[in-house]
Amino acid sequence: MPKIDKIELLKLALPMKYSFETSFGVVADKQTVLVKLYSGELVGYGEAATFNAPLFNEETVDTCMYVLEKFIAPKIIGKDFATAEEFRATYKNSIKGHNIAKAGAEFAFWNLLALEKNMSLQEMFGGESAEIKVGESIGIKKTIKDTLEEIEERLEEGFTRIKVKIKPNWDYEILKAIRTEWPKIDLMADGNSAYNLREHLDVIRSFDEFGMTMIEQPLADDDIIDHSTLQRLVETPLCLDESIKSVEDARKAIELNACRIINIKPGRVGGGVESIAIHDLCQSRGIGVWGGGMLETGIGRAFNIALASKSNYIYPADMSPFQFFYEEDIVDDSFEVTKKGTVVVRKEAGLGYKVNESKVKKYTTETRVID
Ligand code: OSB
Ligand code: MG
Repeated sequence: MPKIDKIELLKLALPMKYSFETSFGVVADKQTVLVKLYSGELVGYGEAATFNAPLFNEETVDTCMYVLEKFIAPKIIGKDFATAEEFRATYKNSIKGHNIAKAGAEFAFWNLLALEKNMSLQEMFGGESAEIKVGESIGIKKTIKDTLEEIEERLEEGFTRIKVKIKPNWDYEILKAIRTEWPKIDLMADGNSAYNLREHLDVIRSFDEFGMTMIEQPLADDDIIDHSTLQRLVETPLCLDESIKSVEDARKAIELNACRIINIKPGRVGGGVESIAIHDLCQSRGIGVWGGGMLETGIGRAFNIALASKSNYIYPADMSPFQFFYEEDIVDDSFEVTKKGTVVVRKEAGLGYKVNESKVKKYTTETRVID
């Protein structure tokens, strides 16, 4: 029954040690939004993991701050909710889109609920496995050699799957070089919507020779139909990321055979309730899923890890530890990747990680309080 007494919205600027390049641009200056929900003695944290510019979807850190403050906060402040479903029902249909902002609020509520019930996030989400398999998502590099060197390091560290970002003219050659070096590794490529059927069908078909586990989101986010055409023409399974914003999108994609795998990115779909619905639908249709990421801090990752311990998450998650991008995390006990390429799922009640308030403060550039 946590009643929402106070809401704090924090905008954080996290200096990046290494930038991250995809077909949509370079993330070199990362910001994120934290949502803190206060209820009596309890504080629940959530993260609206987006970027400074609308590169991945239409949201940014500033639209998240704005929508959370002006539209979501007034609907939840002073109210009492028994479940996350009840919590999100206050804004789900009355506020269109803005899924990443919604997820920030909903996850903070899950955290509160877990604290109140003295349960772990894993128990709250119905997760099962004690650890999850993880892979790295490797950005577009200056040279093929740089990419191969990073892959070599990751394989030595134990990562079980390698994902490389591709775009037109940074695709066949890099994939060929990786396959020549490592003919057997679990390999996949993410196009982040940079391709279209009219110009790129031949090059996408040429990827079949690499026997990849999947090609993630080659075509536009609103192109479920073209993905369906493409899936008929290529052997490699397609995986949708940007196209899936809801369980309804997932249903349509599955019915049109537009993909054989789905990446569940909790922010993109508006939070945990929708992520679980997509997981369950995919399970009933024989479609395996995996957990995507948005370069979250340890707070956002906590939710991703707990969700990824559910039984139909059968492919490794994108889960680069903070050191791959940031100087430090804002949780003290950030996760580590084991030699087996796994991350252990925390059993502690609540978030499962210790938020370091002085580090949060150090990186906060803007605060808004609603009470
Ligand atoms: O498309 O999967 C993506 C990061 C930012 C934006 C989009 C994507 C990514 C990743 C995940 O590849 C990297 C991570 O969170 O470790
Ligand atoms: Mg992706």
